[in-house]
Formats: sequence, structure tokens, C-alpha cells
Amino acid sequence: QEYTALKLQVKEWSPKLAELVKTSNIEDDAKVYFVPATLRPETMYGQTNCFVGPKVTYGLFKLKEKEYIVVTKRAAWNMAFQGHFFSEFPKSQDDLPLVFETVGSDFVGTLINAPLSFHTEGVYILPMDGVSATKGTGVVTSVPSDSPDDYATLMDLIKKAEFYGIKKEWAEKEIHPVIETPTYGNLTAPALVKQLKINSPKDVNQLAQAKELAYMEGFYKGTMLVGEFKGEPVSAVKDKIRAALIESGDAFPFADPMGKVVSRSG
Ligand code: ZZB
Repeated sequence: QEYTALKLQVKEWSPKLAELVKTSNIEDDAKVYFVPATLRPETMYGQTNCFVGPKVTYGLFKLKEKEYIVVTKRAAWNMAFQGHFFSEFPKSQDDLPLVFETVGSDFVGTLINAPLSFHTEGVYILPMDGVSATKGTGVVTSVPSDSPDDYATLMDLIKKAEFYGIKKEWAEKEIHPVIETPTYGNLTAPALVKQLKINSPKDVNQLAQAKELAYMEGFYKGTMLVGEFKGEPVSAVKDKIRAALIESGDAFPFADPMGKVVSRSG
């Protein structure tokens, strides 16, 4: 799978991470990025948060001078093979420039900057049980307008904020339309979640079906409602939006040759 790996810079750490970072030797002026892998760069305007698996282990790796990334070790290893990241090629996974490792739940509540997003004030790291540790980077950027999994998960987080140990406000960012489709209007994911009577992230079969429908409709019939290519068909501009993100340094190409092809909800 050829993904677009996006760089979401940390603005403010969760309390747990602030502690870990303080006791590590990361420079004060270093940049740290969460790096989600996406197949839909054209939806990045609609990012409202970023998901990690609460029980998945993530590493903070040194990419280059004063630049660090948060991904799974498996993803960092893949990135090493794809060249340009680590100065010295690691002989094994144990050789990767790891600063520290911890579980996803420790990152929840971290404030990050999401490139292209309407939410220029920043978005939060939130937990998603369906995140797969063996696909992409293990970090998933969330676009509830166009991803049924993201929308269903967010609604659940809002409903049970206390249970999930989050502040409700973190999950309540406004959902703006990004893509217009003839069948589902300008908020494809919420429309599909309603139509297929999806009540929770546990409705994995309906969510897999909704995802398929959203992918097809968005790509073949969608029209951009925002951004540089407003008014143009998604199929004509998807690659241009990806290229622009890479050009600006906000993203890089990332292949996952052995990614498990499983839905994030199953
Ligand atoms: C943003 C986005 C916006 C995505 C959208 C989808 C959609 P797939 O389709 O199953 O092959 N993803 C990436 N890594 C993981 C992971 N480790 N665990 C769970 N989910 C993951 O997977 C590709 C999509 O699954 C990626 O693209 C990412 O979510 C998520 F509007 O990024 B996407 C209709 C889907 N819409």
C-alpha cells in the first residue's frame, strides 16, 4: 500500500508525555511529529483529531537533528528501508534511534497541529480501539466528515467521555464539509452512519460496508468544496493535493509492503 505520511507537529504534550519528554534528552527546540498514514490526502482539510490505539506501543524516534517522530517500531523499521530518514542504516530494529517507548493511552490529550485542517488552533490525540498495530504507522488521522469509522468513534467518545478518560471538548471539534457527493450530500460519513443504522464503533460489518461506499462515492463522484481545488472532481485533484503536501514538507510518501489488510474496526 502506498500511503501519504502526514507530519502533525506537537504543540503541547499530555501531562504523562510532558514528564517523559522532560527526562529524555530531547532538545528544547526540537520538533516532534505524530505521523499518520492516509490513503485520502484530499480529505485533510477535515481533520478534527488524530487517533492512536490506547494499548498499542509507540516509539519516539529521532529522524534527524532536532526532529522526532511518533510511530510504531514496525513503521520506523519500514521507513528506515525507504531511505532518507535515519542517517545511519540500522542493522536491526534494536538499532533504530529510539528515545523512548510507551502505550498510546499516554499520548491521549496531546495537542497537535494538523496541516490543511480548518482547525488551525490544533487538534487532539484521542483513543481508538480499532487501530491496528500492524498497518500503516499505527497512527490514524481522523476525518469524521468522510470516514465512517472516525465519525462513529468520535460520537462514542463524546457519549462516553468519562469512560474513555478524555475531556469531551477534545472530541467535539466542529465537523465541516470537505467533499460533496450526489448520493450522500456534503457530509458523506455521517449520512452513511445514519443510513446503515450504525450505533457504535463495534458495528464492524456495517462500518466496513460504509467505508467501501464512502471510498467509491468520494473518489468517483466527489467534488471538492474547499481548498485550492474547490469545485474540481476528487479523482482529478487527489494526486495534486498529495504532491502539494509533500512539496511543502508536511508529508512524505510511505509504503507498507506487508500491511495487514484489515479494516480498522475489525
Ligand atoms: C484519513 C482518512 C479520511 C482515511 C477518510 C479514510 C477516509 P484501508 O482503507 O483499511 O486500507 N488507517 C491507516 N492506518 C490504520 C491503522 N493502523 N489502523 C486502523 N486504521 C488505519 O486503510 C486506509 C485508511 O485506514 C487510512 O486512510 C486511515 O484512515 C486508516 F475520509 O486516513 B484514512 C472511507 C474512508 N475515508
